[in-house]
Amino acid sequence: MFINRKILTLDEFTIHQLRQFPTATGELSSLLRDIGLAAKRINVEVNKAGLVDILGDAGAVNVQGEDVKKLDVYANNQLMGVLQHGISCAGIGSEELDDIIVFNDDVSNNSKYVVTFDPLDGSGNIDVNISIGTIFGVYRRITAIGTPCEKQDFLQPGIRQVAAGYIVYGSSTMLVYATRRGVNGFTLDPAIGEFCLSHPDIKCPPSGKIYSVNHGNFFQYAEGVRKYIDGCQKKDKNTGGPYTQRYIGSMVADVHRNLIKGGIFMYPATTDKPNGKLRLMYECNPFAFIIEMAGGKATDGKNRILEIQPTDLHQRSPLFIGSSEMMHELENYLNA
Ligand code: AHM
Repeated sequence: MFINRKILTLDEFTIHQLRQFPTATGELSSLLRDIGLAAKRINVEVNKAGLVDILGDAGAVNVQGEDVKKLDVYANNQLMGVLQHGISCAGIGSEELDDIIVFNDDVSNNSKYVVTFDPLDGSGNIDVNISIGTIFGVYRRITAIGTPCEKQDFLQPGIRQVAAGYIVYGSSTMLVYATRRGVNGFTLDPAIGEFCLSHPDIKCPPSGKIYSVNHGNFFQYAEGVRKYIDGCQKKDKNTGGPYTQRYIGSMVADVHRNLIKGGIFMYPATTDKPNGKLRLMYECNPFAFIIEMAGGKATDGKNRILEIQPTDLHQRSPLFIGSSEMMHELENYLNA
């Protein structure tokens, strides 16, 4: 069998990166490996989602006589489990949980990172076979190593993330993660069960043809946003408009596409949801970090997302994110 040894697996890649830093401890590589393992397990269940009615619905009992968990609960438990058993994570904050979980055992208390995640974003799309995803952010804790982590370790501005990433469970399953050294994408090779480096050094094109927004909320958006959306639909020799509208309603898939192809994704404030819908800690910050490391921009319409000081684990924020030139154009409308 031909094996292409030029393709690095996720583990090989992180170890290569590690070797370039003689003082690195390997904790981040280990943490990414843990998340990769959880992602593979979640992927198996997501791929079986269509069989749920045959094998047993959530809340029912499956053929083995075990309770069938809802997929987002399953995903949450997988991530929590690998991070608790690993050597790199002192505690987690999850969109699924009201409060942080402090692991509080000897190994975890001696770990330097805490992790925030949305275990299964866009889970409303599972039933209709549309891509969904997992989103995560990694922060270096600010409390002393050797002690249990605390809420203040989590309530840090997104700029303090040391890494952030997502997994998109789509036509293929991909893990993309960013550190300050860049953004890299790995596609799951189902034959060997490994994430393989398929998209090295991802850069978000400075401009693109795609705008992504929920048009159903149009009349609830602020005037500047409405005017920008109008502008996206017009012929404009400066911007290359009209743009193409693409919105799946699954942020991971929408932002992933725009990251690769160039584009802008918006979830603005509405009259019903004055702070927007998306969560700062679990959705906005990780994506803002990834997009910025790839050369794009992310704001709440006024402030850089990564500089917002969070006050609540579950706080929401409007989000505008994407290609730098398109973001600049949007800002001209919002500031007019
Ligand atoms: P969820 O946390 O219930 O999964 O909702 C998050 C999702 C995002 O993935 C997506 O961008 C957004 O909700 C879509 O919302 P809407 O249907 O209001 O446009």
